[in-house]
Amino acid sequence: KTPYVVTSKSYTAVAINAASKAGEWIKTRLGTVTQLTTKSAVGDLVTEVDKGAEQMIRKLIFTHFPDHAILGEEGVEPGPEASAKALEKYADEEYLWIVDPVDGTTNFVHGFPFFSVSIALAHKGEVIVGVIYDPSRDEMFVAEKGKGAYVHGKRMKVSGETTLEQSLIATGFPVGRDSTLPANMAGLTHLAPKVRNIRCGGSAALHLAYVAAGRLTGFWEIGLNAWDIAAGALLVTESGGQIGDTKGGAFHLGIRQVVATNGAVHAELVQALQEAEATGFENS
Ligand code: 2AM
Ligand code: CA
Ligand code: CA
Ligand code: CA
Repeated sequence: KTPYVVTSKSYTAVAINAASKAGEWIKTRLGTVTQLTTKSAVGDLVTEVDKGAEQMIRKLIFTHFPDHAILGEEGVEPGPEASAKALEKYADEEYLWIVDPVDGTTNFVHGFPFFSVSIALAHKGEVIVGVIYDPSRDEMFVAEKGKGAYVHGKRMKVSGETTLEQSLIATGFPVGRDSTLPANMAGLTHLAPKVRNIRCGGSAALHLAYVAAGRLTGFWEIGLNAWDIAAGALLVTESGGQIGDTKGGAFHLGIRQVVATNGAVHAELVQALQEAEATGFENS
């Protein structure tokens, strides 16, 4: 159907180009946001920058791959089932791009320099390219299925800690997601005394990139969507790490309770989260 020959290399080039162009533009919009709108809840912000960046990325992808489908956060109706519904809608697409134009919108709005652009390409449901760009630090994290993951052109490798006690673990707060607050608090209460320390940066995608780069031992968060995790998941596995759900289940694009680690502490982190859940707070 496609009238030209494309290789995974050119998919990656387009993903990098889109993330870099959108990221540079987002950076120029820092401190300029005048209109704040909330989506599903008070903590769930969206700006004209989220929408503008998504439009830029869509245009670039469609220019090169007009018969591919694109699932972007700002292109779907917000709500708890947003990502599941979209994945169902696009289930028959051979090539699906999954885009989060600004991951960490709250940080962007406040000028806290920890946000990212996340772009993934899935082929028949499997992520084959993942790119996460941090414009504040000008860091481009790139993964290709079976070919490794890179930052600044250097191969990434997950960190070497072997116990939770030695681990730096990140999580995300469920502001605007009331239903996940008790489970998140139970996880924090249970995990905090077991780990070296906990970080909460505010961009799930960038946390996954940091696990891949060995800057974090692991990460968990409850209530995420496909656009938060698609690119990061490939970065983590191509760097030798592991990603799945909080119950120890395998990764797929529909998981919402996410655990990613260097692999060595994965079972221990999953077990600790299960223990936290057993205190009465079901992850939902
Ligand atoms: P966003 O900035 O793209 O919305 C922070 O904990 C992480 O959760 C970020 O990746 C953020 O992505 C995401 N997030 C923020 N509000 C959310 C909501 N209401 N539902 C689901 N995810 C959310
Ligand atoms: Ca959002
Ligand atoms: Ca996001
Ligand atoms: Ca977003």
